[in-house]
Amino acid sequence: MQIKAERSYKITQADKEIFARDGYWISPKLIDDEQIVRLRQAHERIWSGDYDGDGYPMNHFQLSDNPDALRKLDNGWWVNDEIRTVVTDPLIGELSAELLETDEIRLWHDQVIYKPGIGEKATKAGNVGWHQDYGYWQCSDTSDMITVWIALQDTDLTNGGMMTIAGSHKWGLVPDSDSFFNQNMEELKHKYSDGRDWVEEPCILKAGQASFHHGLTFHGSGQNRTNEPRLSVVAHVMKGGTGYRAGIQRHDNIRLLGPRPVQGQTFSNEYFPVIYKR
Ligand SMILES: O=C(O)CCC(=O)C(=O)O
Repeated sequence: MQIKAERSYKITQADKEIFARDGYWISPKLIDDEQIVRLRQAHERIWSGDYDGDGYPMNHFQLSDNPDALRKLDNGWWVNDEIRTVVTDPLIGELSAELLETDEIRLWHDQVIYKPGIGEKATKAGNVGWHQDYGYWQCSDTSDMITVWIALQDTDLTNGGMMTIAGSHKWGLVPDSDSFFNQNMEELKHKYSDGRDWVEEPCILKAGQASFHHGLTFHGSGQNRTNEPRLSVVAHVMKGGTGYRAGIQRHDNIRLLGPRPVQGQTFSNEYFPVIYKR
């Protein structure tokens, strides 16, 4: 049965309480099936290097030459119009604004992620290590940021869906938590749990649903044990007025502030589009 996208969905008090308690919230279906088809085609074009416009994405990672490795490209919106439409979707902005209790949301950057299906092969190639997104984003002056992970197929643990650690956004920034590329989940769990309650919760999504997690929420994902790739588009968003915190950590977004960024300069130029304003 076809599930309709809920384009008029409004965040409820219960949604806010779930986000505040667990550090993440699962949306209803936001993206309709036609748009999902277009976004899956956008993936194909991107991975074959067929870009809209004459530019390049910000980064393109393939963790190795291994075909089983995760592929990830940052700022797909620079090179693909379908990706641009979804990561600047005002509905995603509005839901994020409600969860962060703010009036304006801008895009921080996006990711286009492809996790190959490896069936029964013995490899950790597709794993995304437990990490906090703010572990990478310490050049911004608030950790109140949200990652919106949009599923382009039904997604659960069998195809390497994301897991979050419930309540871990309350732990603050944990040292060395920028460990997306460390595929040893057990080692990372041991390192970060450090006597705290480590409760792994799967983000089970139908195609077109999204998970919204806080910048400090630990998350990661395991192998895609199916024979089909797991496709997603991810919008990382911030509150309007988020500024530069100098001298802490390098990030590619800093150079988008210009050659001489200054402490407190807001990430508010055309590289960081407003996606919602109340
Ligand atoms: O796609 C995944 O499994 C992880 C993605 C992720 O860590 C993120 O979007 O912050």
